[in-house]
Amino acid sequence: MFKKILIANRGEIAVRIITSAKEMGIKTVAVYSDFDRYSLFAKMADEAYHIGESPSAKSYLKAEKIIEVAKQSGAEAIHPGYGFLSERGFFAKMCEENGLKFIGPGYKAIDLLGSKTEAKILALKNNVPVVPGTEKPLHDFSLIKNIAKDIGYPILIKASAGGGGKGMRIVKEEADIESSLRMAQNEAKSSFGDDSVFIEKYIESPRHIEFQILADEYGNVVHLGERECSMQRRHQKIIEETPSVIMDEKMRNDMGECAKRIVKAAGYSNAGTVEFIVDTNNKYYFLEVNTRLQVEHPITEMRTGFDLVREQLKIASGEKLSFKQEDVVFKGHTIECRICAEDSENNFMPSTGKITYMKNVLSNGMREDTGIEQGNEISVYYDPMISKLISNGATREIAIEKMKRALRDYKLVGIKSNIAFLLNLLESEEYVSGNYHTQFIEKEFLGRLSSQKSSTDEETNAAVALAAVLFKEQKSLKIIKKAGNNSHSNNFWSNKRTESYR
Ligand code: MV4
Repeated sequence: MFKKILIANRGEIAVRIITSAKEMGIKTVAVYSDFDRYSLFAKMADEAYHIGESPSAKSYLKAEKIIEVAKQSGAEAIHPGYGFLSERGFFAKMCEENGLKFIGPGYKAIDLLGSKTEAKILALKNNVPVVPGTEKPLHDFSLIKNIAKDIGYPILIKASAGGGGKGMRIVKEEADIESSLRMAQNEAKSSFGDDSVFIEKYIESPRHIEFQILADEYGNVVHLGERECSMQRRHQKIIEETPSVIMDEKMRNDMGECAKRIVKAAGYSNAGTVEFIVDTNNKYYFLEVNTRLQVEHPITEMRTGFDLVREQLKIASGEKLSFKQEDVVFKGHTIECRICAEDSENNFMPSTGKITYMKNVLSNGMREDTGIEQGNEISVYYDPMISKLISNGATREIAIEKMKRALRDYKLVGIKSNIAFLLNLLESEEYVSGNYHTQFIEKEFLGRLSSQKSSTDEETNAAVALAAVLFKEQKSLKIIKKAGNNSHSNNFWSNKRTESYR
């Protein structure tokens, strides 16, 4: 096993990785930007190095700088987390060339699966269902028009180099295809520097279901079940859950085996996620493979008992998977809510500023993954996610009840958040019944919300309640002071550092 690793990321995922590494006796090296000098993850790591200015392009995306720090610190491996450099084949390759282990798949698998068309061809070859359409990148207009006619409208134009919805265009009828094609190609060119596109039958209101897989470097692959991620807005997932309400054992086995076949064929190792869309007849189609640990990985951890970061570290250090598919046991129901700094009542505008008060009363099996502490600032530089709340119950109903309790108890002052929005979603008839899809929020829920009364009163009530909480806490603080219990140093995290923080 590695003795020391570098975490090329920030925030909650850096905290998450450092935590597992510490449990395994592995030393951790953080890298941080100007903005993150006092962030929790930088304080938690055994060593922390400043790598540049706050904009990601000047810090967390500076591959050379990060490699240099890794070598200087004596780290043997780099964990990229999610976002930033995590799915950049060139970075995995640079690590390898510099004698550093990239904690993720090899760069060849990253590049192969990074191309949506290559991935689709691989799926087809391995008997994994894909959406009817083309597999090869297309340029020629008349050819595209003919194929579209064969598939039948509506069709969807997608960028070959795309992902996450960029460069996608729905075409409802033949009259629109020429202009839509041009727009899709332009967007693909400017976003990815590659204007090739492919077309598919447009699946209306699909669910998004993904499978967690783990693959070691000897060709052993297991899946850890699905995550239902259909509760999303503008390709940002908001609530995830496992199991999916539509899944039975046969469907889980079938989809899980498809996921395993595709990653095996790609020569994949480490943790990965195979994404599918599922139509209203519960027919599933492979979409793409995400070659990283995902934001929503905790729900899989809570339902299976595996620590995915631990497994990633074991795989990257050359260990064989220590369990087989039949050893994976699913237990209970798990839900994750992403708490974000945004104004849900004002078109989800990002809300920046200092968090003057932050508190969650967890307990009863709830988990919170966060990289934020009271007093921290939410900036424009990075993702607005403040925290991930994860509930776990014997049944879906209990998991929902626990989540609602935790959201109501969550205290956040200084910035706006989507907590009330999350509660509204959890109470919607569609969420409660499980009968929702990827277009639910945009097509059905938002219109319904805006016709309801504003929650100004609720906010006032919350502010009054909070004032009372603060008053009570101040009183108890005074009692502690009187008792003289003030001897613990603030610096309870850790010890050897390359730079002091105060
Ligand atoms: C689709 C689709 C419907 N039909 N493909 C969106 C992101 C990209 N990864 C693929 N996406 C979609 N592909 C066909 N043929 C609908 C989506 C889609 C979607 C997929 C998963 C999660 C959220 C989504 C939101 C909008 C559209």
